[in-house]
Amino acid sequence: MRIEEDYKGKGVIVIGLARSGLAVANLLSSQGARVTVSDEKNRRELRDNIKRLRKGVKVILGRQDSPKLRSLVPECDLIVISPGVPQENRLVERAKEAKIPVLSEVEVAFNIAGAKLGWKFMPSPPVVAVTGTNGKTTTCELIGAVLRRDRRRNVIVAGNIGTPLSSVLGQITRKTVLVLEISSFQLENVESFHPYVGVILNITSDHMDRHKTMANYAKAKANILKKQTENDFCILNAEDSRCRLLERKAKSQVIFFSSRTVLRKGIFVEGGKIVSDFDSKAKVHSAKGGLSVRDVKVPGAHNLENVLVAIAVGEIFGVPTNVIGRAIQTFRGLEHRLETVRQIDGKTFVNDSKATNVDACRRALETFPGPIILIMGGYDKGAPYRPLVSLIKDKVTALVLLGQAAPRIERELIGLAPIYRVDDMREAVELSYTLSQPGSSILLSPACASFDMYSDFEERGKDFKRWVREI
Ligand code: UMA
Repeated sequence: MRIEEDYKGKGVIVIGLARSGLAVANLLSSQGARVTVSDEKNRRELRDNIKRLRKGVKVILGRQDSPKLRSLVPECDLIVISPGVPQENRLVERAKEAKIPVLSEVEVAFNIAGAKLGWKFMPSPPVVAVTGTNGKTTTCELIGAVLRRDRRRNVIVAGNIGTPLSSVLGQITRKTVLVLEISSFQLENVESFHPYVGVILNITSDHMDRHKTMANYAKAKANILKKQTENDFCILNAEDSRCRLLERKAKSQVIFFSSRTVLRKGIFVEGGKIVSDFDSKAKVHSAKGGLSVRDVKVPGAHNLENVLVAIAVGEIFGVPTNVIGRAIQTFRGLEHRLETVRQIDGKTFVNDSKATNVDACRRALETFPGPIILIMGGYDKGAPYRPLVSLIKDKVTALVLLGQAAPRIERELIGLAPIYRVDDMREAVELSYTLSQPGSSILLSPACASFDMYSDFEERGKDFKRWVREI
């Protein structure tokens, strides 16, 4: 556990005053720290969050490269950054020059939770942490559903899912298992973060605007395993070459999963049955033959993989197979993730607004047989669209493009299917409906972030659903 677990009297600058910054600033202030929050937005934009700060927390708004603000850095004990704050932020750079520790919100919350619940006296903290380019949220919800069914523990699902860890510490008891969705951003500045079960679902190109190289991105993801010991578990995707490479780095017991290959050890599918076969010395019971792929109600091979991970976590925690089975059978998926919105004249509208990167769009295209009208585009994150070429050739009868990324997508995918440019979601939905035929899927799977037109993917998905309902 870090020495800074005692924050009393410490001077801390928190960067960012959205969900994470607000929660961690209040948490640190409740621990007796002297907290200053800096955000580059103005008072009007942050009015609500400023009101929700504890008394005594100072707020400095505006440019973070101002000499006045930068001069405060060497005098503080710690800088805490929100996930959306890059390493190139001038305050972060100044802190590094002045050798002031820079920690992520998750790291600070983890340390405070550990101090409160005496995690250092346990072999491992009761934390399941899930990272990966795609599938994190669904997998966390699945794991939450499996562990909750058991009723012996109090399960809290938090993190990148939208609820900062710092905001749930008041609800944690000794019976709590924390299931945390953890992004690569949150893993950039961790030191003591130590999950009992660490999951890496997949590592494919995303967030290149922030991490610059795949090596940096994969390195951040691997931080989830950094503090694990032989008492812990690490669940890795056997089909993902970057995940497979991490086996050598892991000090914990590695469990591979695969929906496509029969593995020697791990959790996989054989003849339609889900088979889990882990190392017996870890006292994990085997559920050989217990569950079948027919029990999985969420569509797509990738969702089957998410289910395999949830079963593995359930087994690690000793949840009986029939209880795991009931949780899996009743899980129907989440909003904005391959969500069937409506069927009209044999045409199915699917909202996959959460597909904010190319690999998520690829998975969506793999899930439906075609013909598909694909609505793509949004804020470009710098990854190539070419990996979609063969799926688009095989299944897509029209590409409807919107947003800032549209010109680049058109350049990379030209000639594969007719391309139509539209100005907004209403036009995208109406045009797609006109272009489709009975049996078509009209799929919003943008392969891009939403920030050019919307505040987040949820707002984009809701806008899509609104215009679908208007038809
Ligand atoms: N800011 C600065 N200086 C900077 C950059 C940002 O002051 O250099 C300020 C902004 O003005 C803004 C605040 O920082 O006011 C934004 O911070 P934030 O982006 O971290 O916002 P939060 O609301 O705290 O949301 C974060 C995660 N956001 C990101 O990772 C970008 C949320 O994940 C997460 O749900 C939340 O913490 C709770 O843990 C969102 C996300 O898009 C859903 N995540 C990415 C993904 O899933 O692909 C990683």
